[in-house]
Amino acid sequence: MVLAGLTPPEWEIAIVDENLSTPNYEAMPRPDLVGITAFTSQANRAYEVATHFRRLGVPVVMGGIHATMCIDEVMERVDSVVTGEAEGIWPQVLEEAHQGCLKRRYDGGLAEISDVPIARHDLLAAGYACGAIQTTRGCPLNCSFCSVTAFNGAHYRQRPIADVVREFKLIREKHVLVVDDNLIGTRREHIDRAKDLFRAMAQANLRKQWVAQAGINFADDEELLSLAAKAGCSGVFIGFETPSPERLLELGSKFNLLKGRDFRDSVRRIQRHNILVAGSFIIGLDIDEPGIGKRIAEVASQYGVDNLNVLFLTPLPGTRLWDRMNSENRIALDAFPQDWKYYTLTFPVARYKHLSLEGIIDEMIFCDRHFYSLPRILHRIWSSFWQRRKPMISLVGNFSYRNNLRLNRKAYADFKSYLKAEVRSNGGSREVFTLPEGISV
Ligand code: B12
Ligand code: SF4
Repeated sequence: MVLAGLTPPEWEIAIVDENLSTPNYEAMPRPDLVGITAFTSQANRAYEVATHFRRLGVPVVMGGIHATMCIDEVMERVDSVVTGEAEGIWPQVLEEAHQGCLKRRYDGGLAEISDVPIARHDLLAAGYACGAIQTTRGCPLNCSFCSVTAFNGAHYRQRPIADVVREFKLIREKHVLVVDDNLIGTRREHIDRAKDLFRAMAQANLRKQWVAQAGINFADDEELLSLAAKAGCSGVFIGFETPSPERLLELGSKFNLLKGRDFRDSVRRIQRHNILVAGSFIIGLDIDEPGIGKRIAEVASQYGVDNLNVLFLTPLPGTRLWDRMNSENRIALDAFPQDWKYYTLTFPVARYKHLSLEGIIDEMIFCDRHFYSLPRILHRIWSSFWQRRKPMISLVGNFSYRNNLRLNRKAYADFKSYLKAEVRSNGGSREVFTLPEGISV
């Protein structure tokens, strides 16, 4: 939608989103140019689509996070790669494609934030549960496992408020995901701008309910919380990462935001404004030992979060974690590109310091089962009702997570079969889940 917003009017644009449905490409009119975006976990499908169009002689350009982090792999499979943010370079790519002299590689670097166009929401098909909008880019915290600082930079850039409000009005869906990695930022001036944005949104009477990602410092400013609620904020995702924040040094500077805080009190302060809190944790850090699943479930319940989302520590390409694990020979699933399909953060793809493959999956299953047990769900819904918050949303959210648990178990079984088949086809040589000797972390 953003690229479409940057595209001159002489181009006719169609957006295909395979998250919604897969079209019959054979039946589509032949395009003049195909642009593809993909997360790392979607790279294999992106290559299939690219192959289809290249066979028809249509030039294929790929950009986005995976293309930026794995340039060589992507270059082998498409005609042209655009790395970085596209605002500064896309018009040139289009012009050169039009003239038939597309280069193999372009780099957009980091965009001027005022150059971010109004995204073309009108080009999306109907049928989405929620719309999406971006109001800031970049993150100064540079956590070792996250690609955001590597991709969007450490400089926190905020879009002009008038543009954000104008774009919000163009979103059809009543519910909106604000895709910013950290909606409020970390510094005083970031928070002041967030307040101005919320004031403008409330004044525009958007009649939208939105959820966003933010740091736990969201809880530290009553005025900010009150303005966010007035602007339509109904929920916030917060990365707590570990039940032992005092030992969080391995993750990076986010440690400073988390250490020495009363999390229960912070969560409660956010909830008092009728904003749901979804807490995210990671399993598989070097400090994690057997029993970590239970600890996370207990700590998350103690904090009082409405939903819990636990992910396996995953070395994503381009991150500091990737560099470290790679140098220590700890990336277990490394038959690329096919193994990328497991880089969804929902499979253990690395060699973890104190946890075997079976062990870490069992920790995850235990954690989910514990947090989403019926008595705990009922307790959360009751508290939500008692505190006059959103018991119905809490009910739907908790039960849909609980339903996913069955699907997850099936996915883990398939994953283990994949690994066994792989090990067999490699003559039993793929050492998947034993930490190499002599690693000190
Ligand atoms: C919103 C979001 C989601 C939403 C996506 C909703 C949707 N369908 O769009 C949800 C919550 C579903 C989601 C899920 C996941 N996400 Co996510 N998500 C994001 C987030 C926060 C913002 C993405 C975004 O919309 N950015 C706004 C747009 C404008 O930016 P952009 O996509 O980068 O596009 C710009 C450039 O990249 C470039 N560009 C992009 N594509 C193309 C294509 C062409 C042809 C060209 C020329 C240029 C170009 O131009 C654009 C303008 O500058 C990013 C973090 C981030 N800051 O990117 C993580 C991020 C993309 N997610 C990430 C991950 C890992 C996931 C999951 C796999 C993990 C998980 N379990 O949550 C899942 C799985 C998704 C799947 N289906 O496989 C990682 C991806 C890392 C990687 N190497 O792939 C990121 C980077 C976060 C991180 N911690 O590192 N995610
Ligand atoms: S705070 Fe969030 S967005 Fe920023 S680097 Fe850490 S995980 Fe990534």
